[in-house]
Amino acid sequence: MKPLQLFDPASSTYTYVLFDEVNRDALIIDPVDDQLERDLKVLRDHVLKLVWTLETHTHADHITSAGLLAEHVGAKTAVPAGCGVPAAAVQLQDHDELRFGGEKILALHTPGHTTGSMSYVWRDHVFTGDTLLINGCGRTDFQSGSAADLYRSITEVLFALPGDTTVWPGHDYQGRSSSSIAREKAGNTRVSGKTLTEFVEIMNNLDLPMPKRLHEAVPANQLSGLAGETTPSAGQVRPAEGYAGDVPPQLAFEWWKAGDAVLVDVRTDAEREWVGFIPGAIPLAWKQWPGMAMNLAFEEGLKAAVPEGKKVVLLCRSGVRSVAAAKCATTLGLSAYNILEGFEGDPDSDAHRGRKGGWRFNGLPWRQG
Ligand SMILES: N[C@@H](CCC(=O)N[C@@H](CS)C(=O)NCC(=O)O)C(=O)O
Ligand SMILES: [Fe+2]
Repeated sequence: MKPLQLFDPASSTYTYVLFDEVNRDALIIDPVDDQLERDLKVLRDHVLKLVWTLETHTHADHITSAGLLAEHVGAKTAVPAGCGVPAAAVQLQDHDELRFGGEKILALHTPGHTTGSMSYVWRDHVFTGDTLLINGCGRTDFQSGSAADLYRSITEVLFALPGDTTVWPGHDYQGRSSSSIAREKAGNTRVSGKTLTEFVEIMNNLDLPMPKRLHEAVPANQLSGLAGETTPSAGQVRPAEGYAGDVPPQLAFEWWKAGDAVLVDVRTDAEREWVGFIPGAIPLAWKQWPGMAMNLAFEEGLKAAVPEGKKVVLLCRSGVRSVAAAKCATTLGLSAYNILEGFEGDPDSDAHRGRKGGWRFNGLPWRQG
């Protein structure tokens, strides 16, 4: 069985989907934000439940969709411990394993392109990120890169794998898809037959232009790609495809206070308990997996909660799941709005401008206990 290999032409990035053929639990390696819709479709088409998103390193040339995939389909995010992504659910150490269904994948710390970089071994496949590319390797001139570390990672860690292991790189800039450990050992022009000193010399003289999105991508990836995904807007409802529109938190709050709208919180019980809840909001978790036709509990709850003639305003953590929920509510005939910025928005801008977690307003208790 082979992994599914997907390509992002803008950054020449390969994304991989692996899954357990029996129970359909899946894992995605290095997903790209611009390809979110494609990847969700791949999951739906193959009837997969995404349980993990996995990064090979903190990318400098594109932004991950890991955070978005966590929000859309409930995947857990895993990153190499040395990559500076503190909010990821799992910080992988060398030789850690992740399980999906009956399958497992092994993390190998392969520093050099970045200090945190890891490669992942699954069956007789290795996903090398930018540690080992086809007839090449990742550059080492930024993000605490080290040519000497990279040499050791390639020659001592990756080249120690069986020769027939298929190598799946993080990028290819010339349309090649995969290689093998034996082929790279024999013919990788940067590494094969080179001493450490020769390799360092080659790497120090590559003279490559900096990735165009370096300064934007690295900080965004350290937040799993969730920074700035929503834009606050001042008091105006934007019409939206498939639902009534996006409302800024202040307006949603006004509608709710005035009794014009029902406020539905689509976060899970665990999230509300952990982060905080809104007294009086109706809790109705939005959970939808690929392949699941609908979310019946959500639909039934919504019908019961929203009287005729009232709007419904939907809130999640950051304003992503609430869009899907608003579309679903619209199919039930409701006038449904997505609340921009979710629970992180600020419904009481005068009192709390600039404060995070704005749904702590006007002296109302907002956190349980
Ligand atoms: N031109 C590309 C950057 C390409 C690049 O620097 N890629 C990195 C991986 S993030 C690399 O290590 N490339 C190795 C090479 O091109 O030999 C961009 O602007 O995004
Ligand atoms: Fe990279």
